[in-house]
Amino acid sequence: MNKKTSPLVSVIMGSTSDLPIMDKALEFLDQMEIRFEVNALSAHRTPKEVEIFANKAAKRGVKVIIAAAGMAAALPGVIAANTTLPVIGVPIKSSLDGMDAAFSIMQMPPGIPVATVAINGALNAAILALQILSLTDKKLMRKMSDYKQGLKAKIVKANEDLAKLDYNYKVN
Ligand code: RP5
Repeated sequence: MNKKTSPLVSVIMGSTSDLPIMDKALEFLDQMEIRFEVNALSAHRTPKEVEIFANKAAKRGVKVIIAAAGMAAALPGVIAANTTLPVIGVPIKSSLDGMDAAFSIMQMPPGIPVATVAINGALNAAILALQILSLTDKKLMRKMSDYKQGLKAKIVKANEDLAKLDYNYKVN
């Protein structure tokens, strides 16, 4: 693969049934103009392919892997076991309120961390990936900083709106 077109972030999901959740991560990466790839792989249904993917990812120029899975979510951990790249895990709520996936992803043995975001926390996974990439890219660092400023603006506006609420005992 041509290095110029190689993805910086690889987004992997256990099934296309995870896509409605993972779409938020893809949207964010797109909006931030981060080259990414998106594929489905399953630790249980395609174990050999997961190993091959994880072994080759760094050589292909990938810097961060986002791996999403539901139920007995082994995918992020198995990927992390086969690469030195940072792996961000997204537990998908598909059974047991997503607790099964959350525990499967976060309870990794010492030596094989998976940075686990909240259940269905796809957007935060993409933001964390951008933060990791921005450590060595000033342009991305600026984008991250602009994004944070945008979050602040939202709360400033919220306080303007709350200030307009009228209650007898509200004193601000
Ligand atoms: C996991 O099992 C997937 O990540 C998905 O969240 C869940 C259900 O998969 P499907 O049966 O919808 O393909 O491996």
